[in-house]
This record gives sequence, C-alpha cells and structure tokens, in this order.
Amino acid sequence: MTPEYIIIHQQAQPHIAHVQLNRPKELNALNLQLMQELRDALKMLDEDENTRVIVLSGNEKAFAAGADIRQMAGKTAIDMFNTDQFSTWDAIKKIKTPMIAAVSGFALGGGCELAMLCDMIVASETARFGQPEIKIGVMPGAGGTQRLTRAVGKALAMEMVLTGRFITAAEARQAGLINSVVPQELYLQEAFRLAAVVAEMSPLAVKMAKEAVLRAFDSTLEEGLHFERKNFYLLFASDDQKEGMQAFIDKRTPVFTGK
Ligand code: DAK
Repeated sequence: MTPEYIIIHQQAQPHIAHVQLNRPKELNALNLQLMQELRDALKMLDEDENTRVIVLSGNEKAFAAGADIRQMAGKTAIDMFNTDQFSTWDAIKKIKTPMIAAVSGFALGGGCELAMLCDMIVASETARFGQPEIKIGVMPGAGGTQRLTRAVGKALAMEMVLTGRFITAAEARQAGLINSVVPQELYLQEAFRLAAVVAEMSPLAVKMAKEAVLRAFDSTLEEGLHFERKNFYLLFASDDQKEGMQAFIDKRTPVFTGK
C-alpha cells in the first residue's frame, strides 16, 4: 500500500534512500499511522542491499512538531499501554543502516526524539529543537530525558525538559546535539553530502561500527570494548576488509560489496 504520510525516494542518490515525513498542515505531527508507515519503510530499506544510508527529513517549516497531541489528548494510561507505540519506536531503534536526520524548522517532543534516534543530525539555521511536553502536562516519553541528556549534558537537558525552551540550531551544534548547521537552502544537500561519504565505505563495516558506537550508551566501558573487539575481528571475515586494505596498498579506490 502506498503510504499516506511519508514519501519514500528509494534511490535518491546511488545507495542513498530519502524518507520524507509528509503531513505538512500539522507540521508533521507524528500520529500512529505515520509512525507505522515510517517503521515499515525503514525496515524495508534496511533489508534492501542497495541502500547504504537513509536520509530522514521533514520540510522547511518542520521536521516534526511532536507526537500528535489531538490523537493523544483523550487517551487513558490503559489506552496508551494497549496501543504499545513503543514497539514502533523500538523497531526503528533496531535499524542497522545509518540514518541521517535532515532538520529544518521544528524538531519538538517526539520530533526531537526521532531526530535523536538517527545517527547524525544535519540542521538548517532555522531548526529549533525542544522537548516542550512539560507545557502540556506530560514529559518526554520516547528517549528525550535519556538521549538528550547524554548528548548535551544535564544542565541544558534539564532546562529544556523542565521549561520547554526551544534551542536554536547554533546552540544545538555547540552543545553537541547535532553535526552541522547550514543555511536553509543547503540543509538537504549537506545531509546528502554526508550520506554520500558514508555510502562510499564498506556497508558491512559501517553497520558494525554503528552497532558498536550505539553500544557505548548502554554498556560499561569494559563491555563496550569487548563488543567492539568482536565486531572488529568479525570484519576480518569479510571481502570488504581484504578489498579495502589491498586497495590502500595498490593506491586505488576500493570497491566495496558489503560481503
Ligand atoms: N500535534 C498535533 N497537531 C499539531 C502539533 C502536534 N504536536 N503541532 C502542531 N500541530 C498543528 C496545529 O494544531 C495546527 O493545526 P490547525 O490548528 O491549523 O488545524 C498546525 O499544526 C500548525 O500549527 P500552529 O498554528 O500552532 O503553528 P505555529 O507556527 O503558530 O506554532 C509550534 C508552531 C510548533 C510552536 C506549535 O504548533 C506547537 O507548540 N506545537 C506543539 C509542540 C509540542 O508540544 N510538541 C510535543 C508534543 S508531545 C510516545 C512517543 C513520543 C511521544 C509520546 C509518546 N510513545 C512511544 C508512547 C511524544 C510526545 C510529544 O511529542
């Protein structure tokens, strides 16, 4: 079925897919259907051998202004439990292909959390990041208190979560939340430039490196180092390791196959 609230550009550039959130009138508010469509698209692209990097964007006004408040407003705790939206978010967390968020305008609440689920964030100068859930009587529920705090530290995370203040792209860059800030007309171009650099690497090594970096968030240093070592050894079983090292010796560009 054709998705209603997202657009999938499968080979936007060689080896790069582009998924665009597309509920512009509601500033890409993340309703349940949108999140399910996004999960299905990302899983499909993750299984596609030709896709090495996924760029996720909204539009110029909004990456996403959060979960859909109208859809949540009347819900009880039991409704929330039965809907189990977390399984959708958990499935996105398991995507092995690197994801780059290209953010312009609002990335708020669940929108900021979705950007933080991506592996890198490129922002337009107009981007605004925030966790304003406190203003509507709740708190972040999809990683905002955890991923934001790990990225920007306690002081700024507390301020954003307890006051709902939005931060600018420049502040987000300085705090270490995002990778780069560019003029609005260039933010997608910059995301694709970064994606193209990653897409040139061995897709196997990229996935294993992503997995190992993410492991740093939920392991001790010793466990993380152990995990890193396992993936490092494993890559010596790949054609890409042989090709990459031989190409260096031959002074030529490697041709990686992901095998
Ligand atoms: N939900 C629903 N509709 C939204 C929306 C949202 N989050 N954000 C904006 N809209 C709608 C507005 O209602 C308006 O619709 P109409 O009135 O035209 O029909 C349209 O988008 C344009 O918005 P505005 O007229 O308000 O536009 P402005 O430029 O004046 O203001 C704004 C832009 C982004 C500052 C403002 O719209 C705003 O404050 N929006 C709400 C931001 C917010 O509070 N976000 C956090 C929502 S709570 C979970 C996972 C995640 C979450 C929860 C659970 N699980 C896995 C269980 C996440 C929760 C949240 O994100």
